[in-house]
Order: sequence, then C-alpha cells, then structure tokens
Amino acid sequence: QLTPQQLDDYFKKGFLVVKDFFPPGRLDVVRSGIDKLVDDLANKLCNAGKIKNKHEDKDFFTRLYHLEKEFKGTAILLHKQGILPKEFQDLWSDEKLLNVVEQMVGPNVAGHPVWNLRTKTPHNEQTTVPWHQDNAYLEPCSLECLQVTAWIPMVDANMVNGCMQVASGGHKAGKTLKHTCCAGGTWYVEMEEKDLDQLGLDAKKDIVTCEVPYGSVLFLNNAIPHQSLENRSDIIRWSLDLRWHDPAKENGFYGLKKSVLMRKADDPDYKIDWDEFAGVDRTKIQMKNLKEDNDDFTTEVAGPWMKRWD
Ligand SMILES: O=C(O)CCC(=O)C(=O)O
Ligand SMILES: [Fe+2]
Repeated sequence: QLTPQQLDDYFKKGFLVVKDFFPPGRLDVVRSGIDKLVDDLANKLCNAGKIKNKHEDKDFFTRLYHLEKEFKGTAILLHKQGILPKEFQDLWSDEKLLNVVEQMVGPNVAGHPVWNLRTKTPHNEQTTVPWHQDNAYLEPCSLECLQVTAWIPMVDANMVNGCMQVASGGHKAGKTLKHTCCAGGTWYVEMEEKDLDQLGLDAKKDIVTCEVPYGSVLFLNNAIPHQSLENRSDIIRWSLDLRWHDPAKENGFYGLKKSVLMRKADDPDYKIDWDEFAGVDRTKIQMKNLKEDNDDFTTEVAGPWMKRWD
C-alpha cells in the first residue's frame, strides 16, 4: 500500500502525511455519520431543556459551533460520548488503511480502544491539544509496542483552523518525557516544548507543521511529540484519530477495555466483532475508575492517565 520510501520515512521521522489517500468522496459518508451524531445530540439537549434552538439550518462546518454557543461544552459532550457509528467502523477497518497498518505492525492487527472524534470548534481552548506523546496517556508498557495512529481530518486542516504539529524524529530516543496533568482545566496531559532537547531535538528545526487536506491522512508513531494549533477560523476542524497495534502486545489501557481484532494472519475471512467492542463505553469506565461524576451532560472528561502524572 505504501512505497518502501514512504515506510522508511514513517519509521525514520515518526510521522507520514499521505496526500489524497482516500478516493474522492470516500469520506463524505463519514461526514454524514457525524451530521447524524450532531443531530442526535441537538435533540437530546433540546429535550432536556438545555438549548432552545437546534440550529437545523446550519451545516457540517458550523452547526456544532452554534450549539456550543448555546450550551457551553457541547463539543466536549460529543467528543466524550464515544459512539462508534457504522460509518466510523467502516473507516477504521477500511481495506486501504489496514493494508498500511499491516505494513507497519505485521499481519495480525487490532484496533486500539483509544479513538477520538475531535470536535474542534473555533476559539475553543478545550479542544486545543498541547504537546504530548500519545503513550503518556497509557501505561508505561505501551512504549514497548508500536501503536500506529491515523489522524484523518474531515476538512482541509491548516494553520488557521488548527492542524497538527509534530516533532520530527522525536520517537527515536525511545523515551517518554515527563508530562503533567492536566493542562488548563482540561483532561490533556502536557509536556514542555523546551524538553524536546531531551529527545535530541532542536525545536526550531525539528517541529513540522502538518497541513493535511481533506482525503489525506497523517500517520503517527505513539512516541512522537505532537500538538494541535488553535482553531482561529470560523469552521469546525473535525478529525478522527484511529489506532492499531499488534494484538500479541499489550494495549496499555489500564486493563479497562480490550482492543478489537481486525485482521488475522491465519484467517483471511475473519469478521470483526463490533458488537462486543461497541458494548463497552470507554468514557464511562474511565470516569468510574476515578470515581468521577458522569451524567449525560457533564462536560468533563477524566481518565486513568491523571494518576500517572503530577
Ligand atoms: O486532533 C487533535 O487536535 C489532537 C489529536 C491527537 O493528539 C492525536 O490524534 O493523538
Ligand atoms: Fe495525541
């Protein structure tokens, strides 16, 4: 699926942008799936008396932003609810994507329980993700296991609407830097940009801004430092991040949720058991584990990574 040159790049730099990865229109169905989630949430908020206007006349690019203005935290509610509609399942197990992952982790492939729909509404601090390494959200053992992320924007992601920045080659030291938790009233772990030198990097030279057009994919290594910029545009910068790893290795998610097997080397006809996977609500168990309150309208997220860092 990828050329040897692309694979080499991914392993050397810890990230790879593949432009026009999907055929034109392939992601439109995912956008429709997101539209349905937004519509369901608007109805739920309205029925509970939290909002008056459901903004049905607004589109994919702006509706959630208008809902957010009526009920602060709506974007977080959608992010944390973690519903995996059929459109997301199909994307996660997309033939082309799994072919890439197979090149990276081997012929047995599992989907990692930590996946996210990023609801990055304009001018919303809570959706600006600070510098971190993904394995800092997991148990230390996850550094031993390559977890490949596909970061898939649902719009053209650019510097204005808050694309990602990565610290090229930062995975190579094989270290997880010290993180703190949590940045500015959010649930995000955070490392300091100035600590990049501990990974042998020079922030000025090695930070790369990754603009990713719609239809393209940014592949990441779980030890590469990255952050997302602020959304200073007037549209929502939607994206999905999906992860995979070799099922023979630990997923590092504190024993809270199992990965979902997607490819089996010895069974080419293997069918994914989505029912079992979708039956376990990650956010609920994450929060219960920390004894945090969580009702349908709590706009807070908590998770076991909060115990890992000061
Ligand atoms: O989409 C974002 O803003 C942050 C994404 C991220 O940190 C990830 O996919 O690991
Ligand atoms: Fe991340």
